[in-house]
Amino acid sequence: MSRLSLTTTLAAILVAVAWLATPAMSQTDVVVKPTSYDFGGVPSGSVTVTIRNDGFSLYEVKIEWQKGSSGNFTSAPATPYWTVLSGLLGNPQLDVKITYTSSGPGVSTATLLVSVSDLIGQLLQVVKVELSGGVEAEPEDPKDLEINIDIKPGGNPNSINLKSKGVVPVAVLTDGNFDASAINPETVTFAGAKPVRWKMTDVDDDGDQDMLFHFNTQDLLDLDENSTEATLTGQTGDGQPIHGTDTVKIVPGSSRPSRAPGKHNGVASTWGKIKAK
Ligand SMILES: [Ca+2]
Ligand SMILES: [Ca+2]
Ligand SMILES: [Ca+2]
Repeated sequence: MSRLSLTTTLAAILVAVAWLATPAMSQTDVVVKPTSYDFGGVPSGSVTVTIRNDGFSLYEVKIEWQKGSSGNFTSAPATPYWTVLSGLLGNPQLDVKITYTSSGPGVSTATLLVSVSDLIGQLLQVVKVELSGGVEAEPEDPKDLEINIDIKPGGNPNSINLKSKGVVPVAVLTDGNFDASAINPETVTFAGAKPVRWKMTDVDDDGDQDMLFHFNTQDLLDLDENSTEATLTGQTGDGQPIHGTDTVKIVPGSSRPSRAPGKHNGVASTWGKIKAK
């Protein structure tokens, strides 16, 4: 036996083995449409899957949900369901109405199996109808974290004279729930004002580092003579929103004078500072 004919013989044997190992699954005249459908981001909807015998043979068709679980999908007729399709006998087609109902945020999927057999029960063909519906759940907004602030640390009441050309110190205090060093100072706003400077320091002398901000009194545009409290808002370095509120006592009669914005006085080098715009 020549090398060529040996190779050819081995190849023929391999093909024969492969053929024997494959389940006998021949094509039929049965056509399934559509074989996939996405209901998209709607609360409910329906689609008709048509199973049609385009030939003259008799086929038994069975529909069922894969692994028995349809989730948000139902069918009419209900599964499992068998019928015989025959062009000659006048019933070539089965229409299956699939209804999708959302159960909330998130994507649902299901697979309807369409099995086609001959009349002695030999399975000829399996078609999968892949169904999906729903929208991806929106990531929840990070919860706004309440933090502890102290306006005019060490002083009480927190008197503010809106006529003052000076600054108001506001401390964000570190405690068991919050580490003040996590704040991104550039995101901080207090009563409508951006800080003119800040630094880490142990404001309340309890051994941990707090963040001390200074705001120009003239920038506190959210305050007026009737204000009784003021709020600091901002974010941590990784985007967690924060807010803290403390009381204020506005000096009576201290209505706001007009001003030229943007001028700040001498700043120590240890202070952080918003960059000049
Ligand atoms: Ca205070
Ligand atoms: Ca502390
Ligand atoms: Ca402290």
